[in-house]
Amino acid sequence: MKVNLEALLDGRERQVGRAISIVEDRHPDQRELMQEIHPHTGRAQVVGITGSPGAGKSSLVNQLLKHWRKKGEKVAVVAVDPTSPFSGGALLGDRIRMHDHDADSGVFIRSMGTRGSLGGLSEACQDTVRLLDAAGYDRVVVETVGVGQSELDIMKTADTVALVLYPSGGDIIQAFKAGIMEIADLFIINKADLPGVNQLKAELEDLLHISGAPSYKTISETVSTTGEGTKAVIEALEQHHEWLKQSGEKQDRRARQLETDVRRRVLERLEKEMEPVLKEVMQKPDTQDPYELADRIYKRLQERKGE
Ligand SMILES: Nc1nc2c(ncn2[C@@H]2O[C@H](COP(=O)(O)OP(=O)(O)OP(=O)(O)O)[C@@H](O)[C@H]2O)c(=O)[nH]1
Ligand SMILES: [Mg+2]
Repeated sequence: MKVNLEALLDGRERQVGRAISIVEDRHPDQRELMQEIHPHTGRAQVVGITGSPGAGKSSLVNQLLKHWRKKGEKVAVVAVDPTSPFSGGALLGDRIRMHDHDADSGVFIRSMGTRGSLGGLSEACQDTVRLLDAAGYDRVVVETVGVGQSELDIMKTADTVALVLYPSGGDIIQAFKAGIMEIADLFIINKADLPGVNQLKAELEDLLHISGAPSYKTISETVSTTGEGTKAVIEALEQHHEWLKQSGEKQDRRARQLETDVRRRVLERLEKEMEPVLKEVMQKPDTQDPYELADRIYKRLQERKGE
């Protein structure tokens, strides 16, 4: 295998980068690699950060990085953009203003676009997060832009989800419709230096109330250009992680992720098996009855198994 496992588990950046490329390319070594690192996962806090374009996600991540690095924690950031065809490091200068951390070996930053989407962007992202967890990063931040379905899938693989909003109107309803409100744990009103903060907060509280959200959800206000309010977010993240661990919810969430992952893999294989049989039966069907045709396909698949 191209990856030196020991160096990977030791968090050496070159090996971490290589391992991520294996996952993105769906290289034949992927399976063995993921099996080998599996016993070393489960320690990191995986923080998903999402919100509409320009909400200030990257600025916030930058502030969080500063805090965590001061405490000596190792942090990895995966910036996922489902609209970008690029992966790797090229876009980072644009997407995340984090040049301050360039020379810092306790920080690993990677961008991920649709190049990693051969097997689905959220799958590539999930395996990447597992690699970073195994490589010893204490916090793994996944930043996604927008509030569409692929972002939602990506966020579901995080332990703690933060939704970044800002006073401009509109995006809160969009988030509500997209289902991100339901899975978000932390609501961060960024750009709190701009007018309209109280109104947004009131709207948010109303919506949380309507959806019958449990009380552990928190709302914070930040100005990510200056760093104001970051401490409260750090604390909220910390508290949420503690709650996750103590309530057993962290294990439950990971178990649900595992089931989703396994289900997808089994379905992929079943679909592959079904494909030729379906083609055969559908070539010149002597009936238009879908029930009958589905029955025939199912029977043939079972006969094949019996052979
Ligand atoms: N006034 C004000 N501007 C902010 C604040 N936080 C970020 N900005 C500005 O908002 C713009 C977008 O910030 P980013 O951090 O790039 O936002 P983003 O959500 O990561 O953007 P995308 O990744 O492109 O979706 C930048 O010009 C920031 O300087 C804030 O708290 N107040
Ligand atoms: Mg950004």
